[in-house]
Amino acid sequence: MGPQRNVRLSNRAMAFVLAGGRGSRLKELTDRRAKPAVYFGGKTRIIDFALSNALNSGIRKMAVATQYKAHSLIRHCQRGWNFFRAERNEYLDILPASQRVDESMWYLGTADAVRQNIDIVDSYDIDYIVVLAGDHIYKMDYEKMIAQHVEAGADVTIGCLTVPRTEARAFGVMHVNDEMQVTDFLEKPSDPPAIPGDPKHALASMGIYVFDWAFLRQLLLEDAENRESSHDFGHDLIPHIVKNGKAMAHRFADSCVMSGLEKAPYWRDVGTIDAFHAANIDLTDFTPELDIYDTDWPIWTYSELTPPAKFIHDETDRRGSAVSSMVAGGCIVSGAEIRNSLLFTGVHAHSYSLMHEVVALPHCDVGEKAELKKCVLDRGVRIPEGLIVGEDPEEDAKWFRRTDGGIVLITQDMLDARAAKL
Ligand code: ADQ
Ligand code: ADP
Repeated sequence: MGPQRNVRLSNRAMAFVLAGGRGSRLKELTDRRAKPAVYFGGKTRIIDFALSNALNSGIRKMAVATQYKAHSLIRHCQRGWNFFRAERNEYLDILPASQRVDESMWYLGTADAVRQNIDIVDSYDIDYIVVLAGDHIYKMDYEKMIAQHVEAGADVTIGCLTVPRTEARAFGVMHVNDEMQVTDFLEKPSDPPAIPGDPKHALASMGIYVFDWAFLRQLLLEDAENRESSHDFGHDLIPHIVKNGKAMAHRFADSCVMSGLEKAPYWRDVGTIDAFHAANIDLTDFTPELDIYDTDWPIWTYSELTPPAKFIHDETDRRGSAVSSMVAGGCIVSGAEIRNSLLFTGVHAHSYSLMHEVVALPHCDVGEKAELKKCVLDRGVRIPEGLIVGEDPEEDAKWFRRTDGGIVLITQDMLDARAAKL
């Protein structure tokens, strides 16, 4: 027998991040950027969570498949995820659709996004591929999932979590036996089956998978020939393996990373304006459900170089403060009152303005005496002086996008259209 390779499994694995989907339920927030490129948490973007998980798990080879409105995402990865060194056998490749095998061909489905890049994955010389979605917020050690996969000798290992049955229609839903082998898998069923003995919950796929690369490679080539396939993991490949091979489920709770502050495993699909607003504002809580200050599991990102946040006190009405809020670098809060809000880099709030439960993306400018409640401000919006939002639902809905949950999304296009009509 030759010498044994004695390395962590993550050293023999790559992360393939699917970042091509639009995320249409985020409405105008994804008009110009793909969902994985949407800002989250004051400094980071959604995709930073999957990439940071991979990095913190010890994975040093990554690929990001992009498709829809990829520019902002590609720029972010180039600026923030550029410390990989080929000399150390580290890689991060950005793989835009339609520039690979055939210039006219977009990725037909999630499996096709991997299939079109088989040559690149081959060149990484890895044994395992961890397929990830680039659009969820969670902290997870993939090394543990790969270890379970190898130990079980599975064809695929699927990350899973328990969700309320009423929400399970958006997921792949599975049944497992006592050994956690998946016995049934239904992609986005209209009437999701419950967990036996737990009628209120279903076992849902997180859309993340570990495969032996040799196995997946062969399966992708076969799938490409199948005219009936939509070339999608959830619709085609996973159900096929469940039926004909060995698909195992890996519980998120077994490998989620929690700090001392967190009370329960945290996983969010911030796929709607309401969910996006709630998850961001939650970070300003006394004990948030997600701890992004955990230095043991840092979320890496590209961060603009900025001066510190500045607060200017206005002697006349004692404003000029932010409480129960998070304020990123480069912000100037000048005679403004900020409560339970999250200000990203470079937001400027002027005198007598007020923000309550506002998520302001980078470089917004909030004019004098503007009063904003329960809003999401898109990057760079210029809120005119005296604008009041959050008091009169009808008026808000006339100009902006107001959700059923009462959150108002404001973009510069909406402000320009309003200014043109007034
Ligand atoms: P969805 O998230 O609905 O379900 P999908 O829309 O295919 O599945 O998106 C999965 C990931 O792939 C996303 O990150 C998306 O951005 C990306 N993506 C979509 N189309 C792509 C393409 N053509 N090229 C590149 N990337 C693309 C999946 C599973 C379910 C599971 C949920 C969990 O199919 O079984 O329950 O994820 O959220
Ligand atoms: P407002 O009139 O609404 O209070 P301004 O834009 O006039 O807002 O800025 C008020 C204060 O903010 C300035 O006096 C200054 O202290 C600070 N400030 C504004 N721009 C900068 C900057 N580029 N660098 C540092 N401080 C700044």
